Amino acid sequence: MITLNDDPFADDVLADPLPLHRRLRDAGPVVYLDRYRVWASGRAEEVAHALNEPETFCSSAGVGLTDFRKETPWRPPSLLLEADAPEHTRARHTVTSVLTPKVVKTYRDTFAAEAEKLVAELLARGEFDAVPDFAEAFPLKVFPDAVGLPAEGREHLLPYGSMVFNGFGPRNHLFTDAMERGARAREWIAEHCRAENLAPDGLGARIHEAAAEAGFTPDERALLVRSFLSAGVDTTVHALGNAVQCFAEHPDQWAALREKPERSRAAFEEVVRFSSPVQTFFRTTTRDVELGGERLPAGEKVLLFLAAANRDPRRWADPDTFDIGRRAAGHVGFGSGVHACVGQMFARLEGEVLLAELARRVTTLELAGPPRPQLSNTLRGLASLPVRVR
Ligand code: OVP
Repeated sequence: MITLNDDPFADDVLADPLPLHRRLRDAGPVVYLDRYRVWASGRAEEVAHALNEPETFCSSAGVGLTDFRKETPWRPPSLLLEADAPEHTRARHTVTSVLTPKVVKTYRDTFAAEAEKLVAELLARGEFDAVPDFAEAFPLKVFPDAVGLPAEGREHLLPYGSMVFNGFGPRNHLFTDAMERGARAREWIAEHCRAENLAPDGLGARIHEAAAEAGFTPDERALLVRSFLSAGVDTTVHALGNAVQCFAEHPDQWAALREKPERSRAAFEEVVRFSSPVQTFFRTTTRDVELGGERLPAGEKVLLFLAAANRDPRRWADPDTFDIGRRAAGHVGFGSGVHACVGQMFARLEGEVLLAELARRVTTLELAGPPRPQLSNTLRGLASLPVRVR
């Protein structure tokens, strides 16, 4: 058994995770992280294997460091993310019955119109911070509109997301700071998961209808909506911010996208591979099991480095090259298997539409200052990204 003493949740590692990812992959298919007493893998094969065997690598003990069977989680578990079959299957079917390709498609024109408006505004300004002004602005408009949230109170969405994603980590300063700052967001979120506070024509209302039909109680229906508000904003915000960083730092790829804006969906996919917003998730073993040649006992946490798997040279040619022409499909940035991101078609639509609009309107995209990372126990992204566009 290979043991590493690294702290994947330390500030310096979160600010620049690639060196740890390489060490993890090179140390072996599966290693033991002493500090947290968990197993870990950064290899594409083992990460995909664990994700695709949910009976053995389960989610109902939580997908963060906290083991729900030993400790009380900070909020009631998600019926989707933190559940196993058969309960998970039922919840998942209810959500997929709402998020059909046909429904997702109905948002394309609205998203495109918002993208046009936002890009025109930013072009007129010339210089701006691509995190608040672009990466946060777009999802914070189109996603709550789609769900059916009122205009007021949307400022609670990011602090809530910060609680959720820092809450998957250890009780370090990121965890405790996020919980403190998000205290008020929690109440607002709980209120706005309820049917009476959601627009009748939005996705939230449709979830309530579908879930009622499937026999979920009103509280359970609200929990399903909570998954949208937990997972639907920060993730896309980080993806869009990382996208701008990728293109600002790789002008040849920006030129390639400008030449073919219709490649924006493939480009977004490469961003999610190269700079995965969700870096890690845990699973918990339900039995003694072999993974990557190691015997893992039952009841152990396994930290899966999705982002490291997405740059595993055993799986990808030139993994550290950002190349929008590559076939990035098959990355695990959206997970894999029964728990794979249920909103991925929504995320892709946001990315595709906004990047295409940017590529059609902007010739020069360059850094106007140093990017500053936003530290999170789970997400990779930026707090600030000063850019100049022409
Ligand atoms: C990335 C995710 C993330 C955070 C929360 C939830 C799901 C949820 O279901 O609450 S998937």
